[in-house]
Amino acid sequence: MRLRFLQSAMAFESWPVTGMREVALFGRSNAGKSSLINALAGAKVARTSRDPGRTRTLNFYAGDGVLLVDLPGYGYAHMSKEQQRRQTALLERYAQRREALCAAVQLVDIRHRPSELDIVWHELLKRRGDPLLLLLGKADQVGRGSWRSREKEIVETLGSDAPVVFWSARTLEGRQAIESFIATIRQVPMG
Ligand SMILES: Nc1nc2c(ncn2[C@@H]2O[C@H](COP(=O)(O)OP(=O)(O)OP(=O)(O)O)[C@@H](O)[C@H]2O)c(=O)[nH]1
Ligand SMILES: [Mg+2]
Repeated sequence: MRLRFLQSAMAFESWPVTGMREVALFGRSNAGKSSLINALAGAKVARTSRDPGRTRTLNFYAGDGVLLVDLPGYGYAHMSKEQQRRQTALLERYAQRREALCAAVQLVDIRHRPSELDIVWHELLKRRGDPLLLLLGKADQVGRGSWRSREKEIVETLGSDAPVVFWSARTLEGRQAIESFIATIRQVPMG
């Protein structure tokens, strides 16, 4: 899909007002959120890193009539307590207050049992009541034969009833399903 970087923002006052609906990417640090943006764009529009904690701001991308928002990861331990507190506050504020937010994608690493924070965020996103897509990312890192058992463990641990998509930024497995999900958001009423 066509994606154009719109802006980065931290403070509430600087979040863009566009009238467009938003789909935001939630997931722990290093899960592959920014890589997903690049994969969908088919170009390097977002900064990624092997080290967790790369994305520190809300990053807004415009594409096909919706905004995609690349968020900082939750649960990044290697920053000061004060920074952690601020990052969490920013994420919570965005998730709870952002009126344009109409759908969420939660990205978890297919290789690992979801963390305590994955569970907490899953519940928070579920409570919002908006469409929620669960991505089992880095699917290229485990054999296809174990995808179903990984799915079962992750879905049970999260207590999730969200639709699941296997995703890889390397092979682009799952891209169509993600783009379809995003396309449906244009039809969701806002607010
Ligand atoms: N094998 C594999 N590696 C991936 C995939 N997606 C992302 N990665 C790698 O995972 C690392 C982290 O990717 P990012 O996209 O920066 O992760 P992020 O979720 O944006 O991380 P923060 O900005 O810290 O929250 C990078 O080294 C990526 O190359 C994938 O589908 N498969
Ligand atoms: Mg990132």
